[in-house]
Order: sequence, then structure tokens, then C-alpha cells
Amino acid sequence: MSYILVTGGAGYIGSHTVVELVNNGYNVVVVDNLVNSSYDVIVRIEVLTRKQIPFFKIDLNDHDALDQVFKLYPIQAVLHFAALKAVGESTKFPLNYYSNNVGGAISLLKVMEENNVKNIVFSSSATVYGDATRFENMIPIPEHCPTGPTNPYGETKITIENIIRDVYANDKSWKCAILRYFNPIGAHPSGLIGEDPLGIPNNLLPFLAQVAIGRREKLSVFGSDYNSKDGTPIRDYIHVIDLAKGHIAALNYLFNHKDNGLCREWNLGTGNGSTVFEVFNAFCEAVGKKLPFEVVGRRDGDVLNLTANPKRANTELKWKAQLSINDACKDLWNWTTKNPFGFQINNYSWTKFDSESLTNYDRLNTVRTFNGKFEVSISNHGATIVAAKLNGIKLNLGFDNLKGYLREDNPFFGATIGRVANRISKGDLLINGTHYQVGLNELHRTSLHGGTYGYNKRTFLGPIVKTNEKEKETTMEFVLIDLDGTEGYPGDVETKVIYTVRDTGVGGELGIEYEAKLLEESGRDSTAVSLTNHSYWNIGNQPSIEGTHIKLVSNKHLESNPLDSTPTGKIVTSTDLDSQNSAKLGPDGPVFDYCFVTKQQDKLDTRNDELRVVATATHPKTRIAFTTLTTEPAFQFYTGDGVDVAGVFTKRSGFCLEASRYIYNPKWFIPLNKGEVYGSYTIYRFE
Ligand code: UPG
Repeated sequence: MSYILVTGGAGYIGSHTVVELVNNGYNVVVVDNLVNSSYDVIVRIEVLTRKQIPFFKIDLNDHDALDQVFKLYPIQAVLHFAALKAVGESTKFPLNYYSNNVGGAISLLKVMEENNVKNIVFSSSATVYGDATRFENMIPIPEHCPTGPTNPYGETKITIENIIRDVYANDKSWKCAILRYFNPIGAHPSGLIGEDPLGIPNNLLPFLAQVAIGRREKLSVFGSDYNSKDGTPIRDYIHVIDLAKGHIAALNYLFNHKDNGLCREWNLGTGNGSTVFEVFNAFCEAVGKKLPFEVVGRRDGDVLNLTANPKRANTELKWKAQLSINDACKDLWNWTTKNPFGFQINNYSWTKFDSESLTNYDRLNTVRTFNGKFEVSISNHGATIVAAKLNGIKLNLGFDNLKGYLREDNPFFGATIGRVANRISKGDLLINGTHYQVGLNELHRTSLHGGTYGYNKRTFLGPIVKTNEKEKETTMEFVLIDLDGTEGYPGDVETKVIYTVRDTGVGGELGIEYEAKLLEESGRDSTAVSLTNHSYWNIGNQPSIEGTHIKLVSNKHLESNPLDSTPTGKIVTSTDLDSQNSAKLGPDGPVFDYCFVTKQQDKLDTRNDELRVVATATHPKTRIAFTTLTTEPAFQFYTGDGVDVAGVFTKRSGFCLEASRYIYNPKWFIPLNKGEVYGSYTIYRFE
């Protein structure tokens, strides 16, 4: 297995290229120093591509750290994006630009040479041409146009080009593609990744997007006295997806160039020039309103026309830009409305959850409500609720790190339970007339909580974090692709777990939405899905649940088979609840481990059903009121009598209220068929 190393893969163009690489079957490893980008970009690429992306926070000038990556992964080629890129800033901090861009490139090339990796695609810029209108007949600009950058940023780009040319001149086995980008715009059509400039944007479209979303007052048009049809300068705007595809074309060109090395420059542009007003109008159309602007004086260093002649790339790389400015404006507006503040979310943070791992696949993701009272931490491992706290009081049982969750005696603390929650007698699952043997993991030959390798043991992708200030809520969306045959379950299933941390004024609440679909690719017509969360709650701020008052909405529960706790098919009345359906939990009893039913199980997606209170609990010591609301027809109430986590937790240190489906029985089971959606919504509220 070989890898493409992408430097600056968390940046604007780098991230879109990583997606294209993965879509084209390449394995990718990303290094980025994150000075001008965010790790959340990588998380979103993972969700978008459904693949884990190895990532290293490394500065290219750190030779040894970079070398380590080459030692860990068999690198076949490098796509080098990492650089500082603001023209204006480069004139103020030229040394930073030279040391970061030129120094970083030298360090990278050295490490490549030492590791005998000699394929590179370099991210250059049309800025190397400077003002091409100083020559006759050089618009549209061909690659042979003399270069002559007009700012330190441009100088760094031409210097790196020269270094690469010298490296090749000395060793003709190198294969080097130098790509000169014109003006990249737009975003990924999914709205998951896009440009997220820090501070005040320098470039036209990012600035306009901030005007449209209300972060800036109006656009300043830098001069309307140029010699163009409307007086504004002309640029060759290219959709970032087209640009990303140009890198795949260049990479394939290098790989297909078998006999000897090469070093060659290619322009990546559309060949069409557009004025500032033309782009402005296209964006206003995408937004659906006229945006405010003012014509001001010319900007220093701006030139009349930078339009590419892209013929060399068209013929040699067999690549041609396909998307229009209108496409780019639509995608940019989609990205902006979905992420008004880009990747910056103040009440979200993450730390590594697996301290021994080199990668960041296992993280602990924490969101705090705007009122600061309620905080929830979720791990990628099992999309597990690791900690929930109200005013600093811990409300659930859990461990501090991944190791705890991997313990044999971990009783599913806080985990997402799937593919089918609870027990399946003999692991015999009957779906539309076909029997499936699913993973057995209990003494009495039952399948419990998805078997030995249930959802609780998987690393989920995500979270995609979004915040909605008006609703005072922040969501974390996790995704898992559960492959056909895992633990005996048929079909590839995509499961989304969306946690919402919401401010309720006096306290906070945690919403859990489940959504699952059978993926077409797996070629199966139906499967089984039944999801829940296995949190153990303790609202008394003490080791035991003793003293908790609990009141349930129903006293009817499924009768369970005394041998293996699977349902007999009958519904019976609880003998442990009083006439109000309530109970006071003592040190040893009453013991509950029943699936209480509140309504008929009659649909696969309950999310549009009424969100009903199914249980309330209070504790005299903390006076915390804990309410469970759900759209689901049942919930397992378990007083945790089987908990025995040696040295950490004993029986009755937490209780479970797992909103769910009825425990599996062919009598009432509803399969998930192709094209259908499984869904549910549950809220745990603490006040
Ligand atoms: N413009 C405005 N108002 C703004 C920003 C820009 O009128 O607030 C105009 C600007 O005068 C220019 C056009 O919009 O005519 C495009 O400007 P901008 O988006 O800043 O791009 P360029 O100045 O063309 O530079 C970009 C990159 C640079 C790259 C170059 C290659 O910033 O790194 O080398 O494109 O063409």
C-alpha cells in the first residue's frame, strides 16, 4: 500500500484535493502545521470520504518530524501545498514568508531526497508572472511568459520553482509538476469544506461571502478605472474542485511518464477572464439579493488582467476546467450559509482520547452550553457519552481515557449500541423470511448489544460540529459505516449519531438523534437496525444511586425469559412500581432490568412522533431534576445491578434509561429495507 503525502492538506486547496485523491482511490497522509487552518477540516474530509485520514501536525521546517512520517508511510509522491499565501502580509513580514515557504520547501525536498521519494506536484501561482500586460500578446498567459513577481509572496513561489528546477537538473530521475493556479474560488458542493480565512479576507469572494452573511458591511471595489469593459480588473476564476482535479491529472501524468524524469510547468485556469463586477453579479444572483458595494481606489500591486492560457494542461494533462463561476458562487454560498463562521466554534474543543496512538482517530469532543452550566464529552470510540456535567456535577459513569472503555468488564458505559440493541435469542435474526446468525457473546447463547464487535467498539468518523446561536444549541454529528457481514448482520449500513447540546436556561439537555440507512452498494434488500445509548446516570453526586426517586410513564414491560432475558412475546405489569408508577431506589432494590413499553411499535422512523416524557428522576441531595423524553415506543430501565468494574464501580452506581425499540422478537420486529430510513430522537434533560 503506498501513500500520497499532502502538505497543507487542511488548507483550502489542499483539503479539496485530498477529497479528490481519496475519490480516485489514492491513500493519503496529511501534514499541516495548522497555523492558518483547523483540524476540523480533516474530520470533515473523513466524513465526506468515509475514510480515516492519517494526519500529523508538523511544520515542514521540522526535518526529523517530517522524516518520521516518511518512515511510517511508504510515500509514493508529495503534493506540496503548505505555504503562507497573503500578498499584503508578505510585504510586511517577508522573512516569515521566506522562512516558511522557501525554508519549508527546502526541508521537504531534502527529506524526500533522503527517503528516495522523487515525485512532487508543487502548488505555484499565476502571481509568478507578475504583470503580464507589460508584454505584448501575453494575455491569455502561456507558461513561457517571462516571470517577474511583484511581491515577496510571489518571490517565494518563483524561488521554490527554481529550486525544484535545480534539483531536477542535478538528478533527472525526479518527476516534478509545477502547477500555476489562477484565482481559485468556490467550495465543495457538500457544504462540508470551503475557504475559512482568518481575520479580514483579502480575496474577492471570501470577502463578498462575509458581506452576504452579515459579517462585513459592504464590498470595496478596488478601482473601476481599468481598461476593461466595466473598468474593473480581469481574473481567471477557477472552481476549487476543478483545480483539485488538475492535481490528480498532474499526478497521473507523472506516474504514467515511465522512462525518465521530468520537470514542467502547467497553468491551471479556465482560459476565461471575468471582471470584478461580473463575479460580484454572479455571487449576488447565487445569494438572491443585491449586495452593498462601494468603488474605492486601486489596490497596490493589482494588475489589469491575469487570464490563463490553459492549453498545455488541456492537451498534456488531459484536464480541462468544467465548472462555471455560477457553480462556484452557488457552492460558496451553500458553504457560507452552512458554516457562517467557517470552522471556528468557540464552545467546542477536543483532546486526544487514546494517548498511545500516533493518530487522532480517537478524540474526546467536548461541547459546553452557552450558559456554561452544562457540558458533554463524547468520544469517537463508540460515539460514547464519556462525561455529562451540570454545574460541575458529574451525571454519568465513565472512564477518563480509551483504555477504560476497552476493559473486559466495561458494561457498555455511555456507548452507542447497535447494530441491534439488547438481546437476540440464540442470535437468530429473522429478516423478511431469511434467518441470519448474528454474533453470540453471552453464556446462554444470546447476542447482546450487537455482539463482540458492536457499535460500542467502533471508531466513529466525525464529529461535524455546528452551532446555532438562536436555538442556543450545538450539534456533533458522528458517522459509522457498518459493513456487510460484520457480526453476521447483512448489508452495509450508514449510521449517523447526532448529539445536540442545548441550553435550557436553568440547565441543559442532550439530544440524541439516530439515523440509519442501508447502502445500495452492499446489494442487500433488507437488514435489522435498533439503536440506543447505554449511559448509566447518577444524579446524586455520590457513589450509589440510593435515594433516587424515579417515576415512569408506563408500568407495562415485556415479559422476559428467565433463562436468557429475551422477550417471551407477552407484555406484563411491573410489580416494583407504586400506583404512581414510581419507585425509590434503595441500596439493594428494587431491581429493574425491563423493557418498558409506552406505545405500539409501528414504524421504522419515529422522529416525527411526539417527543414524550417517559421518565423523571430526582435526588434529594443535589435536587437535580432529570427528565427523559423520546419518540421511541420503549425504554430499558436498568438499575445497574450487574455492574462490577473492579476497583472503580460497583453494582447500583448508575441506572440506565435506554430509549429504544422493543427487544427483538420476530413478532414485532420491523426490518430496514432498501430506500427506507430508520430514525429516532431522545432527550436527556438536567435542571
Ligand atoms: N477585489 C476587490 N475588492 C476586494 C478584494 C478584491 O475589488 O475586497 C478585486 C481585486 O482588485 C482584484 C480581484 O478582485 O481585481 C481579485 O482579487 P483577489 O481575490 O484578491 O485575487 P488576486 O489579487 O487576483 O490574487 C489571487 C491570490 C494570489 C494569487 C493570484 C493569482 O490572492 O495569491 O497569486 O490570485 O492570480
